[in-house]
Amino acid sequence: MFEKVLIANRGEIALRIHRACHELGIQTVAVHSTADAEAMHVRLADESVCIGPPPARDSYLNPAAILSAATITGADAIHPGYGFLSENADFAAMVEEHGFVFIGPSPDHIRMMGDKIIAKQTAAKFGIPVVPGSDGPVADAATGLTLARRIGFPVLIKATAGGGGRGMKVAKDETELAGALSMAKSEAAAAFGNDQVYLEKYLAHPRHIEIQVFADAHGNVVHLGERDCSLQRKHQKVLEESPSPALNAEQRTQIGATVCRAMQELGYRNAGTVEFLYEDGKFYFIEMNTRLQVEHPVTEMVTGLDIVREQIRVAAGNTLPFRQEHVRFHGHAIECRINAEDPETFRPSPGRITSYHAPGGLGVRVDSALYSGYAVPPHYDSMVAKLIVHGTSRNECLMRLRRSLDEYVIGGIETTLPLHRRLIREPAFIDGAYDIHWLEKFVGLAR
Ligand code: MV4
Repeated sequence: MFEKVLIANRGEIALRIHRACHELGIQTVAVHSTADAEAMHVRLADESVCIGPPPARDSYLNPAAILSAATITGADAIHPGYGFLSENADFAAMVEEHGFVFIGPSPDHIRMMGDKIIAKQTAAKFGIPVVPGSDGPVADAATGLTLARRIGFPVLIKATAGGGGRGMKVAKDETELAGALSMAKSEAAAAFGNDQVYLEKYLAHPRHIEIQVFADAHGNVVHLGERDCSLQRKHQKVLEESPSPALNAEQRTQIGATVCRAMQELGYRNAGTVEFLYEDGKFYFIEMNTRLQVEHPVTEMVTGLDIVREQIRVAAGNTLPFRQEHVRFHGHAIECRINAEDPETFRPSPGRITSYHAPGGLGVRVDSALYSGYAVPPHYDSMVAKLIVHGTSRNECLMRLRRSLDEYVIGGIETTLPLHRRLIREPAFIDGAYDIHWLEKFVGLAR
């Protein structure tokens, strides 16, 4: 097992990784920008290294600074968390070239899934259902039009280098296709330095359901069920739950087995998430995330497994200590992402925390690096806490979540706690009757 792990991240996820390391008897190294000198992840780590000024590109996104920190502290491995360098294949390769273990998938798998066309072609090749569309890049407006007529309007143009919703354009009929194509191309060129685009049938009212997979380096693959992440605003997830209110056990077993078979043939290792759109009872692959995800605790609460611990064990060469038949799904879990934002306008609200009281009790988990007196810096993502609640049923989970949200005090800054308190009392949410567009209508109406 590793003796020392460098955590190349900040905030709650750095803390989450630190906790898994300490339970395994592993020492931790925190890295931080000058803006994060007082951060909880720095305070709890065994050692810390300042790696640069506040802008992420000069600190948390600087591979040379992070590799130097790993070298001078004598770390064995680097955990990238999520965001920042976590899906940068070149960084993963550099980590390995410098003699450290990258706690995650191989650089080749990260690179493959970073190219959305190759990801989709690979998924299809290994039997995962995909959205009908172009088999590869769309060469020009004429071939785009022929294809769109064949699959039927509306269609969606997506950037090969995109993902997470950036650089997409809908064409609802023939008259809009050429314009959507050229707009998507120029936006992709500007945003990603790559103007390649592909075309898909546009699904109007899907849910966003993702499957958590986990593999060791010895060919053992399991799935840990799904998360329903349909409640989002501007491609930022707001609340996630498992199981999905839309799925039954048979559907879960079936899509899980399909994904596991594909991951095994692909030789994938470590944690991964296969993202689907789900509409009218059918799954359509859209992307794969080759990292630990923000919402992983929802899966941990229903399976009882520690995903970060297993990531570390598997990266050290250990065999997965359980098989698919040992994975059991218990009850229901919901995660609320709490952001330092105005709950009406969503304007960021950094600043000093003047009072802090986190909820507790049975089935309640808070992943946060906040403390009373801490100043939330303005330079990074506004998510400051995740409240994750478990219950034996969805209804029990909701009861606990309601009282936990009412108990949570974060003073001195604006947070999205009031939004969550309203959301979970809404009949459509209570019924689980929502799709990817529902929340935007809900918050739009409320203003
Ligand atoms: C789609 C789609 C409808 N049809 N693809 C947005 C993020 C990126 N990962 C894929 N996205 C979408 N792809 C087809 N063929 C609708 C979306 C989409 C979406 C997907 C998941 C979660 C939230 C979303 C919000 C708007 C659009």
